[in-house]
Amino acid sequence: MATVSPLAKYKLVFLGDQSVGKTSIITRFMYDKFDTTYQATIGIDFLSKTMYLEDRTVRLQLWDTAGQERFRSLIPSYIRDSSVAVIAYDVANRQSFLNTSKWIEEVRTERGTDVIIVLVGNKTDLVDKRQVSIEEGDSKARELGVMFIETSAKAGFNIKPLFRKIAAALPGMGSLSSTKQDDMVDVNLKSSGNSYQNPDQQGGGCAC
Ligand SMILES: Nc1nc2c(ncn2[C@@H]2O[C@H](COP(=O)(O)OP(=O)(O)OP(=O)(O)O)[C@@H](O)[C@H]2O)c(=O)[nH]1
Ligand SMILES: [Mg+2]
Repeated sequence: MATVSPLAKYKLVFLGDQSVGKTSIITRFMYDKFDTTYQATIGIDFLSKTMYLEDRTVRLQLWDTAGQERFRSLIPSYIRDSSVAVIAYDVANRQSFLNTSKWIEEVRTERGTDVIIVLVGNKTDLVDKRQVSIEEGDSKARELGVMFIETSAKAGFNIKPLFRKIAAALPGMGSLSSTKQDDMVDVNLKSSGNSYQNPDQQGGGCAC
């Protein structure tokens, strides 16, 4: 008789200044959609997505934090609880890049080295407004010993690779990097339209 192994769950917390595109990255990944209207995240939003991998299935629990200053006190407990921290900045906003140092420091304070940190330079489609080069992003990531990728939630650039990179780095996921696209299964998402949901009410497939 076939045995059913328990679903491995991983918590990811999305951090970074206001308006850098944290929610947009998640929305692109979950629904392959993008909205140009800015709707600031209030408090913390939760979404979850099941990724069907070559030899196992993992559940990613995504905690989307608010960049607005007034919600900062909520964040440390989510950092403490997460095995992955995605720290985003806007490549067209140098201050948001400089501030990633504080975010990384905060994650290190809470989690030490027991955490996967990914630095994400978002909005690469804003070519004429770019203030932070890919080299600067890459060298900061190297200096601080974190992973690095540039994305555009708007253009849908590098969003799947970002999550694939994370999945490959998850503990016990050594074979994941060889996962082929054809091995993935798509599952339809059922959403109530409210992004703050019970962790077990929302799920989806990942074709990445
Ligand atoms: N051009 C461009 N605009 C983007 C991109 N990603 C997000 N935006 C826009 O930037 C604004 C902020 O995006 P959000 O995803 O709400 O940013 P956030 O980091 O979640 O902001 P907070 O919830 O306030 O912390 C919105 O108007 C988005 O449409 C991108 O890749 N390119
Ligand atoms: Mg947001």
